[in-house]
Amino acid sequence: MRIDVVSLFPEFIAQCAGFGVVGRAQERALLSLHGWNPRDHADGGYRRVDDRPFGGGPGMVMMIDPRQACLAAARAADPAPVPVVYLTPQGVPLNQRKVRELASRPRLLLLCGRYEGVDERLLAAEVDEEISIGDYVLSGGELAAAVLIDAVARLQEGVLNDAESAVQDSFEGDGLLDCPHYTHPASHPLGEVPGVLRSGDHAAIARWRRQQSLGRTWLRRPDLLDEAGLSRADRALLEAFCQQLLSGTHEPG
Ligand code: 9WO
Repeated sequence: MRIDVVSLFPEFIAQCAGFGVVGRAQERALLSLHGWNPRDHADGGYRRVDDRPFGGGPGMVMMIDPRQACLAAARAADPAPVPVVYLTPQGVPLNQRKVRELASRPRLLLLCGRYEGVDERLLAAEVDEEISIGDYVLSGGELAAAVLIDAVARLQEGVLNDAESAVQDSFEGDGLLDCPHYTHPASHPLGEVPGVLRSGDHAAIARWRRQQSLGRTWLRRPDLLDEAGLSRADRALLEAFCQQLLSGTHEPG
C-alpha cells in the first residue's frame, strides 16, 4: 500500500511511522509513505501557506493554492486513483470496520490541517472523505494521520507475524472488546490467575475468553453490542456472565 501525506510537518509522520509494526511494514516494502509539504509549493520569498480568515476572528486559515499544488503532485506520483482523506474533528468517526476498508485500498492520500483549518473551497473540491479519530481537538491533523496509518499498516498482508495475526483473528473481527490477559506468576499478592486458563481445556478457555469479551463489551461499551450480531451461543455466554455478576461468584479479573 502507498500512503501520501500532505502536511507542514512531513518529518513528524515519518518519525511516528518509523518504529514497531509500521516500521516493519515499511522495511518489508508492504507500506510506502511519502510526505508532501505545502511550503514547497508556496510562492514568494515568504513561502506563505496561511492567511487571516475572512470575516475576522483569531488565528489563520490554510490557503488553497499551496495545498492544491501539493495534492496534484502527490496524485501524479502514482497512476492508481487515490481517495483524499482530511483528518478533522468534523469527520466521520474512525472504527475498525472503516480501518479495514481503507486498508484494502492500493493508495491513500491524507490531508493534514494546522492552525484553524483549511479553506473550505479546497475541502469541497478535493476531499473525498473527512475522518475523525475522536471527539477532541489536536493542534493539527498529523497525529490523527499517524493513528490512521498505524491502524491500516498492521492490516497489510504479511505485516503481522503468526502470533500477532492469531490475536487479530480472534478479537478484532467481530467488534467486541478484548478479554483480560495473564502471565506468570500464577499466584501473586495482587491475585490469582483464573483457574480455567490453567486447566489445559482449550475449548473451555476459548469459551471463557469469548464470555469475558462479551461481558466487558456489555459493561463498558454496550453500543458496540448492537452492531456485533451475537449468535445464540454468545447470548447464552453473556446471560451466564450477567448471572455470575449478580450472584457475585465470578472469578476475579
Ligand atoms: C482550532 C481552533 C481554534 C479556535 C477556535 C476553533 C478552532 N478549531 C480549531 C481546529 O479545529 N483546528 C484544526 C486543527 C484544523 C484542522 C486540523 N486540526 C485538527 C485535526 N485538530 N484536531 C484534529 C483531529 C483530526 C482527527 N480526529 C480528531 C482530531
